[in-house]
Amino acid sequence: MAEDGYRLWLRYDRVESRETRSDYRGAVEAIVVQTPTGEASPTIDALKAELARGLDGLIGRDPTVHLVAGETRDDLGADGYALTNVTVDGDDAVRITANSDAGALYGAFALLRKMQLRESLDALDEVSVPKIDRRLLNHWDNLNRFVERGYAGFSLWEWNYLPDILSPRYTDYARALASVGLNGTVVTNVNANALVLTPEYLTKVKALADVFRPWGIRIYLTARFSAPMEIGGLETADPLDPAVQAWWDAKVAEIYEHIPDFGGFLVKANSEGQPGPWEYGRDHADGANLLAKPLAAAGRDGIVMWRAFVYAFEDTTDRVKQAYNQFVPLDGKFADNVLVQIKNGPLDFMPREAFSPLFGATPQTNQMVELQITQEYLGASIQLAYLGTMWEEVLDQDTYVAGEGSTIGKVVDGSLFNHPVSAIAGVANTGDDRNWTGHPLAQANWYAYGRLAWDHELGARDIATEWTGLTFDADEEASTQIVDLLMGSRETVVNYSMPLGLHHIMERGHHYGPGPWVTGGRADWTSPYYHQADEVGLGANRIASGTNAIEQYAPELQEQWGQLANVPDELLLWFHHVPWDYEMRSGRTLWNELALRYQQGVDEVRAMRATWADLRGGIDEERWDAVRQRLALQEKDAIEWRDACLLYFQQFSQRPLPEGVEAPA
Ligand code: GCW
Repeated sequence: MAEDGYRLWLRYDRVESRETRSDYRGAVEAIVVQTPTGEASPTIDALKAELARGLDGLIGRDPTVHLVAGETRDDLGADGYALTNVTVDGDDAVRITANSDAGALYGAFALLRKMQLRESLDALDEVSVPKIDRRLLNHWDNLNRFVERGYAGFSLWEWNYLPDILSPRYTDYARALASVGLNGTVVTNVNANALVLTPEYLTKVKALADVFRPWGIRIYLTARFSAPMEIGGLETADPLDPAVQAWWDAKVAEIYEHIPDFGGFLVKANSEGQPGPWEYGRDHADGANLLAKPLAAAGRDGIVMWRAFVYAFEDTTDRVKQAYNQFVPLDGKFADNVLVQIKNGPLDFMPREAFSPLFGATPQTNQMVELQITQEYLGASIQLAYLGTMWEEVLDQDTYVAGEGSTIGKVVDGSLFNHPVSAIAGVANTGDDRNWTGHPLAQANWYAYGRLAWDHELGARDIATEWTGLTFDADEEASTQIVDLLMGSRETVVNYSMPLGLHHIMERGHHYGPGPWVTGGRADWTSPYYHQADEVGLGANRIASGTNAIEQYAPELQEQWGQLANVPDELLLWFHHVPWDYEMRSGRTLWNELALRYQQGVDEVRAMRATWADLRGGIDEERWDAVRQRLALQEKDAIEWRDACLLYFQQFSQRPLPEGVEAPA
């Protein structure tokens, strides 16, 4: 069979070393699964099926699984697991202990992962508990199967065939999610279509939910705020109108009839043309609470994820300040089962931005983070950008809102302010391409997101190493080369596209290539609005003499980022308008530094190509060649970014390119 990448990180190829194989066979003569009930269930069946598939592949063994009942363990929470060695009738066995069937399933995947990575199963003593309750993918998938910002084919959901025909791929999708501990999926786009809430579509959604459920995956939907008008025949969608509340109450009840474990709604309101409560003079809390009420009715534990990606072009305030201004005054007004879903940056998934100052700024409101797995601004599925490093940077970022150590990870996992519910979302990079993600190495981003959703303190390099071990049959040297390549790749994209804190200078529309010149239309969608190039210098002035966006951050950060002398190079032009001749830490002028960063980006892509050429034979030819071709195109793209941006900015700087920077072709 071709190595088309379909199996993702769940490959289960035979362990080649005879010794290891027999060690493994000895260690798993039997597998004991201990849960409080010890009873069978569809999830336990899924667990058994996965162990059977995995062990058959890895060691040619059909496992004997013993289900036993045991006490609830406080240290394992709802979804955690423990792996230990035990003996059963004198035989060595591995025991998976959990408080829920889903926890046991995660334990089974962890056991298989160890064997895939050839780790020893002797003296097993592992406890792993997720820090965040709801670990979700967000699909920007439309009902016509077009995926907004999707670069890996059409949507996985075959709405026209559902509910009658179920693609086997739905199960493999659910396995992939469960294998990294993800437990929910929003299957529809935030730019929502109310049709998905009609009876016809709800039977289709139910069919998907039924496939996902055994794998511990709950389904969520996007709710179009004007649905009561569009599909309900009401004349208003005013959240305070009793008829509107009654409509949503009935709709939610109908959904629960189809899907008893429905997870809840994700809503984009009053942003980029989406309808919302503002039309009726109401605020976001009124809107969110309208939906939250029926989701919290007896016997239900649904949530509302209300997006903070709200900005209005009529508002002339610096766009990066708007969400904070909107949401901070609403703190305390949201129902307990509402979470405000915040993109990591206050602008829009740039290759690098300062974090959103909204994190931690509303202590009485549940907050979750939205990360983007699909590479909208980082080269789609053509360029290589491992995002584990970016997310590590985000999740470890200190907000200082409750003193030092108030990281975004702790805001999001609910521990900083003791929130009742926690969640995390990643905008999926999946589609119906054979290999799911277009770029073979973009699978690493899906994997890394899942692992970080489970434990935001995991390291990006460890995750990359794990993923590489699971995904390729490479020896140690080749694996290290792949991991190094992944680790540097995001910074490389930053260097050749938006270095030194530049942002939003991509071409409008597709967001793929350079467009620092893009003007016209709405100010908030034009590039000069963000880079502010003029004969004096470059960069957005967000300190007191400018838009003062800096004031939305804690004093510690104002000190670090608000002062030219302190701000790290990476965020320089995000916060400051800097003269072309400003002397950088390197001793170079801003202009020379900028030009050299663009050149560095190009050079790094060339180095990646050389590394990859070297890897030939170290992994299968098919995936090797697919990556080789993409890296070649990435070099062309990087050159285009460099040349376009430098030629454009040079009109303002009026300075020559420094030595070491290639002249534009
Ligand atoms: O990044 C922008 C994208 C839109 C997207 C929007 C959002 C789903 O360009 O395609 O719409 O953000 O996050 O709502």
